[in-house]
Amino acid sequence: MSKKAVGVLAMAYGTPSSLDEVEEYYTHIRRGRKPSEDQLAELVERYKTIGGLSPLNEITRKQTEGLERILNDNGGDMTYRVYIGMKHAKPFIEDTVKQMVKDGIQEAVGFVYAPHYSAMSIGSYISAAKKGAEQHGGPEFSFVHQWHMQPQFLQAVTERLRYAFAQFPEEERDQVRLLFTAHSLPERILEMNDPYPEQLRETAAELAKRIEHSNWGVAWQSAGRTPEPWLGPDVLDVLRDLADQGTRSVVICPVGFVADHLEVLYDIDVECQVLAKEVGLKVVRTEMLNAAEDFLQALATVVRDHTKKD
Ligand code: FEC
Repeated sequence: MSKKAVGVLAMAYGTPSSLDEVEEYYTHIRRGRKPSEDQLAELVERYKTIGGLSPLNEITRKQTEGLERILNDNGGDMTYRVYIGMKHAKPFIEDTVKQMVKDGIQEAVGFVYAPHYSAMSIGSYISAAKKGAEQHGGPEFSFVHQWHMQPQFLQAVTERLRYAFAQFPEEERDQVRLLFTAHSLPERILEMNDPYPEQLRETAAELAKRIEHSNWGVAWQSAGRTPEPWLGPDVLDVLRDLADQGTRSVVICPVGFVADHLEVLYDIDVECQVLAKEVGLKVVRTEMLNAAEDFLQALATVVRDHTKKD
């Protein structure tokens, strides 16, 4: 009997492949509105500060190759073919769906490389995939909406947390403030009863429990440069307040993200660290999961659990 072929659409944010592409990328993020010259120059500067470009596309590629390998090593009567579809860069989600149809994929699982669901984040990836499927006549999708409480994922982050805490002398660890962060979103998601803030808190509470650390909180990072209010408190304000209140040591766990990219390498490693130095805080960030085997095993479980068995 031939094996059943299952498509997997692995959706990621995407990043420009060269500095020349930053304007097009930024315009896409802003849904077709070009950024001003100043906004563009400021973003280019951020990429230059982290070494010229973001490693995100390369990490997405490695994650996706690793995931396909793991799924097929232990695929049973299924063969998995994993495709990358990006939200803001090539290959765009809709174009990847077209390719899946061309390759004869009839059934597919779609998931996003981000653990928490918001209609404004995961919801928009799913809408793009559905639009692609409508335009190109298939495949039949089953979407993963969130995987923020997946046990192997939680275990992988727990290990990174233990490693981060090990950077502080044992007798000081109880005093270390642990901050879990995720990308901020416009506050209006609260009126939509969006589960995003609650899911972040759920992940955070479970991780804090696993490492038996009660001195923790949640903060938001990377809020957009728009006039409307965004979810707070912002991590920079939290760091300032902590320093004012006499805290000396902080671990930041950007658990809303899974890779080293601009929002981690700049917003945490540059912006937060510059502020930390100014206000006299020692800030240690947990390592990102990237293409680590333990994390990819977690994602493989997420995908397998979503694959139709019949
Ligand atoms: O490394 C890289 O080059 C890409 C890093 C990157 C990731 C990322 C993840 C998320 N975003 C989310 C929401 C928004 C909303 C806006 C917005 C704007 C930007 C800009 C850049 C950018 N985002 Fe992003 N985001 C990344 C990069 N993001 C660059 C534009 C300049 C700026 O504001 O900094 C506001 C759009 C608007 O102006 O209307 C909203 C969410 C995530 C986490 C989930 C996910 O990964 O999809 C939510 C990585």
